[in-house]
Amino acid sequence: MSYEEILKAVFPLLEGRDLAACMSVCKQWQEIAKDDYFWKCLCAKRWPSICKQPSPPTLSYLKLFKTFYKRQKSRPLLPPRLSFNDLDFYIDIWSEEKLVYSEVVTGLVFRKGAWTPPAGVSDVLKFHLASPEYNLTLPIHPRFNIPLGETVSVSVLVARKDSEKVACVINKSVFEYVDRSAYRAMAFDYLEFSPAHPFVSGIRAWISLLFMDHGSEEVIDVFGIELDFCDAANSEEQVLWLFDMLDWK
Ligand SMILES: *[C@@H]1O[C@H](CO)[C@@H](O)[C@H](O)[C@H]1NC(C)=O
Ligand SMILES: CC(=O)N[C@H]1CO[C@H](CO)[C@@H](O)[C@@H]1O
Repeated sequence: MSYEEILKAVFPLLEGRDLAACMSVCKQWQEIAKDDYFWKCLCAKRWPSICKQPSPPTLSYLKLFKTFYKRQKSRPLLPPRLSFNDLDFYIDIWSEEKLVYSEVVTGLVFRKGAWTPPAGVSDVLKFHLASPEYNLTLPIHPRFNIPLGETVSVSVLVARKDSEKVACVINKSVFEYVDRSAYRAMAFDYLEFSPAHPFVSGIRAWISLLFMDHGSEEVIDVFGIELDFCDAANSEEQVLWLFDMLDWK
């Protein structure tokens, strides 16, 4: 048997991954291994029905094999079309029906998150704030106190300066979860997405009041706000894409 005949006898016995490796050995091996007949056999092992057609559904069986063999890598996001520079947040907080906080905050300030929390913050909260998860955080000046037991609610509207539109992030949600050991009170709302993204739903925006002890068990001393989207968006780019997909009006 000639050298070439040996290769032609052995190649059909190989698994796709090995045959692919053979293709990178040298020109001659590549020429032989490229034979689409080998790749048709490999594809037919996984999708026998492709043999029902005279030609492959793609350019070649080799291409078909490669397309589905490659492990899906997590694809990098395209650069967001929006920047924090374009955003303003309108944040209002009520205790019972009394307004206790009402500010317009630019995206750049909210994004930064690199402020140092004031003295007296619990270690657990410090640890949380330093976690690698992406966070939008905001210091509150002046700090305000809330008696526990009062109904505290929050609204967040986001406006974009590039198109002069607004979207609702949180529509008067109540801080129902007060976690005294984590020094956070949390409220959420479901995000409303643009009709251009009909299959996206069920993503919650969470807003937390970050607080510290106030000498009394009954009162919390709020010094910061945090906004996050749990696992839905965990980097600045992802958060910006999420905002971009909102139902802007
Ligand atoms: C906000 O909530 C009010 C009252 O629940 C509701 O009528 C209104 O449609 C909501 N707005 C948005 C933008 O979801
Ligand atoms: C308060 C604060 O900014 N906490 C953290 C937010 O996340 C970044 C990293 O993504 C941290 O560096 C911050 O310390």
